[in-house]
Amino acid sequence: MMEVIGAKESRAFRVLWMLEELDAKYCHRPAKPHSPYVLEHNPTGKIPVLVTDEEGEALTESVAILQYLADRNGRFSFPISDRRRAIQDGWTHRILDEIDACIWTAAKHSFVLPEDRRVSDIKNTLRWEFARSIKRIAMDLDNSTYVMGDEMTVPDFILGHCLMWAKRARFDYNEPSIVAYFERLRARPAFRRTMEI
Ligand SMILES: N[C@@H](CCC(=O)N[C@@H](CS)C(=O)NCC(=O)O)C(=O)O
Repeated sequence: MMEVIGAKESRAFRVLWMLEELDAKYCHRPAKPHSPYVLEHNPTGKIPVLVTDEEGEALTESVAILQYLADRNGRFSFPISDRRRAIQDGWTHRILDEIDACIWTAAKHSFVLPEDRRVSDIKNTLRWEFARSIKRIAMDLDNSTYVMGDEMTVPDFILGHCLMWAKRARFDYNEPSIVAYFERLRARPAFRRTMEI
């Protein structure tokens, strides 16, 4: 059986959510970054990690894991031969560059980096950058159900998780199309089940 390593309050949420959407059988080990169990499977100490039911090393990097699960199940992704896959991948990278990176950098300068390496003032710039990116994404999303239109795909898992993370980190947004988009994702039964893990 597959095993997801990492607490649901981390980027492991994305992986747990997709597994819930896929109705997959898995077990969950909410181990902390750099704990002996995580280091056993990922020498960088980072979470999430997915131990698959196949031979070979465990999978790391939340986006690589999401795309692997999507491709393997033929869901939540356009196939690689389809031009729309490049557009989908464009969204994935855009969300990582413009949204995930802002919130993660703020987290690093709040509690991850050694204290003498933290630059507190950077958070004001990151909040400004986040707000600017969210405005552009809101315009591009407009009234679409998901970033790729009617089909929910990998980048929706990343953006949905980041919007939840942003609220916790007090990165505010109130663009109506983004608020409605997040409410749609949050209302999904698999999202709710993941919240209850
Ligand atoms: N790009 C990686 C980032 C993984 C990551 O940094 N995870 C955090 C928890 S959400 C962590 O393990 N941090 C510990 C560290 O940075 O050493 C991914 O998407 O999986």
